[in-house]
Amino acid sequence: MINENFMTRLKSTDGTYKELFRRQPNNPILTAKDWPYPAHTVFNPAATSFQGKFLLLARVEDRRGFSHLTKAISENGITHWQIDSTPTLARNIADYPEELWGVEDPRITWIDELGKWAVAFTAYSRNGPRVAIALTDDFEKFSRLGLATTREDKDAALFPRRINRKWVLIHRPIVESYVPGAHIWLSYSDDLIHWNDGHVLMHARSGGWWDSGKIGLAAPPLETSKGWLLLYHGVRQTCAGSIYRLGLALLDLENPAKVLHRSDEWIFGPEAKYECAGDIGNVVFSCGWVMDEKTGELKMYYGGADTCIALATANINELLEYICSCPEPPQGDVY
Ligand code: BMA
Repeated sequence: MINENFMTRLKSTDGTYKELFRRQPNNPILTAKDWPYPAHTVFNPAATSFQGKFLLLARVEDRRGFSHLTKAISENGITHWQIDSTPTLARNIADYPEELWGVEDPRITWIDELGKWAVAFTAYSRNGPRVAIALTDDFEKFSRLGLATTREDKDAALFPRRINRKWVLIHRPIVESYVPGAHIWLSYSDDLIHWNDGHVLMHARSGGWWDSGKIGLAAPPLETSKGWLLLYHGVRQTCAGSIYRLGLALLDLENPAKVLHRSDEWIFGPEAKYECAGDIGNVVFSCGWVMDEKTGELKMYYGGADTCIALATANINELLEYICSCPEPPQGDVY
């Protein structure tokens, strides 16, 4: 339904847009220059807390154009990163030929039931991107579970617990559908290996919308008292190229297939120099956030212009207040 009085839900007292996520003043917090070995770009890191510290699993691109993943650990999540001196998770084409052109864009989920982290990442195969999952309990050794789906697919993460006895995967397959575009899907599994076909969770919007044509998960779903908080990216094609921005949604806790609210505005977009210029300008692309349970501060890590790693922080209560004020998506979520 169109609300003709719509102005914005993000109005601050001085009449400008209220920023829910505030950029870290010393952004970008990590660049290829910080890397202990030659790297072309470092971006799109997964994030989690690990042994009381902040752990990032960064995508590192070399000068062939192939990516691998390398971890960086810091006490405060901002500075003094200890970066592995060699790739932490590199392609293994002997055993996993689908990793031919590298591994990209990881998302990390702590799975209490397994006592392990699940890393969902993009395996860049000859047939395009595929979703692969690996488990680890130390970020040194990874046991790959193989491909989760067989079609072109990316932007995946596991929910941290079974819901209604099933594991749930959120992902973005490219499927011929009655609604053109690339949409966010859910699939279900009993064993983390065999996933069903699943169904669309949220459609990309169309026309002039900021998230028209293509959407995908950003950071993994965050369990809150109000529901699963979802950060997702939306892409708008313009005559000057694509713009990657971030929005929010809220899913029902016990039935994540139900979208309770979806932001009609983007809440974070490329503005700073390191987001607007780089290998691919006008891109903010997040694969992870870490919540401080005591303060409610959420650290959102993201890639700037496919070139560097940056940080922005938000307060969880402000995010929830905002998303709960957003409309419930229309029936069928088709725009
Ligand atoms: C997406 C992914 C991301 C990248 C983004 C912008 O399709 O490949 O890794 O950050 O495009 O280039």
